[in-house]
Amino acid sequence: MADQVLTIDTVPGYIADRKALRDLVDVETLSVSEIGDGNLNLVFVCADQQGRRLVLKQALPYVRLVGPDWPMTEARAAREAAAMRVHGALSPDVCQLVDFDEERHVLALEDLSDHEVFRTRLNAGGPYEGVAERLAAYLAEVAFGTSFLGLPTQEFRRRAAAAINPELCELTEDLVFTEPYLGADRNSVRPVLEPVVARLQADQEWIAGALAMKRSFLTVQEMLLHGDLHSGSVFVRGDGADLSVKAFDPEFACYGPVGFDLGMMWASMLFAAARAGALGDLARAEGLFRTVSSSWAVFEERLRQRWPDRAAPGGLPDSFLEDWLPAVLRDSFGFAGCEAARRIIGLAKVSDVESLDDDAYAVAATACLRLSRVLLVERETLTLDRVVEAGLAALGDGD
Ligand code: SR1
Ligand code: MG
Repeated sequence: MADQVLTIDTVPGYIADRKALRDLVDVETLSVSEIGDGNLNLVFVCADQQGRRLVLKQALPYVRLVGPDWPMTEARAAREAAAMRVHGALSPDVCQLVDFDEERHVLALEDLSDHEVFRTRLNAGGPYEGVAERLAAYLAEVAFGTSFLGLPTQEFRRRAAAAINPELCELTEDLVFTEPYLGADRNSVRPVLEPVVARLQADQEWIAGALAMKRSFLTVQEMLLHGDLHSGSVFVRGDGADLSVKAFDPEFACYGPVGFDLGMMWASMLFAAARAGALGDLARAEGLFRTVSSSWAVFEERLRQRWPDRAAPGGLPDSFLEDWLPAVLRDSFGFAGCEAARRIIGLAKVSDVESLDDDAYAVAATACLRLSRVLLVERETLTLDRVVEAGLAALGDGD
């Protein structure tokens, strides 16, 4: 299997041998760099002297973050390719798949080297306006187009069965829905946060909230999720009318509850808000907290627009939508609460908080955990305005 793993030296030969790729760049003048900084895969950027570029992503047979001691199926690459095709057909705000090599688990991706990772931009204090809203529109299109709302039911069930992704889902079940609440050796926080975590892990309401979301993730199969929609899975370029947003990296794709991706995405906005607040920019923090509300408005509006188009209208009155949307909102709060906690306590952290000095880390990480509790414990009655209020309060002193 080792000879299957690409290196910067073997990438040109790989491209030359691959019919779908060989005419896209000049392999004779190719320079290759490996830029993968995610937790799982290799990512190569290949550029020729004419300025043509190609991005290759290869799934390793193990979790890169930990190493070969933690094997992980490379079949995730096929699931990612399938999700990219489905999502890309439903929304322009998705990175396009150029080629997929099932044998070597390699995806060739649209060149987005004129974009930057959204998290990098957020951490630098850059513009965020419009990004969460565009992602919400993408999620609404996918929620409609991959669920029984937009598909005949036999087709819906076939797609849900084909999108099974048990190994990657287990990672989510362990890291997002179990370990931060019940404890695990691979959890860690800086010493200043230990009392806050100890208090939370003795809080049965918070734990029950998280386990209710775990149940939902394991048992509700409504739409084809991205599965890992954090700010590191989004490329952005420009802003205002020139804003380009591209979601990528859906290797955790599976059928799951509609609120999952929205909640994950909101948590990224909360991390960025917590960082801004901890660095003393409360106006930016408030603006970032408000994206939860503004992106929900876009999500809701887009679903309402799609509603009359549904392919199989039999038996679904408008009152269904009026009941279902608030239920999705409550779920999204709950999933955001899980993500807000696990990125602080669990194995997979976020640079928004981890790159801060100890004083700012204490403020930001504590705020994320306080918000996690609000989102999980109050999710049934929480309002969008209260998220902003609770976010700003979480950045203040005291409990
Ligand atoms: C060991 S993998 C840890 C995390 O990285 C991925 O991006 C997912 O978020 C996963 O939970
Ligand atoms: Mg990823």
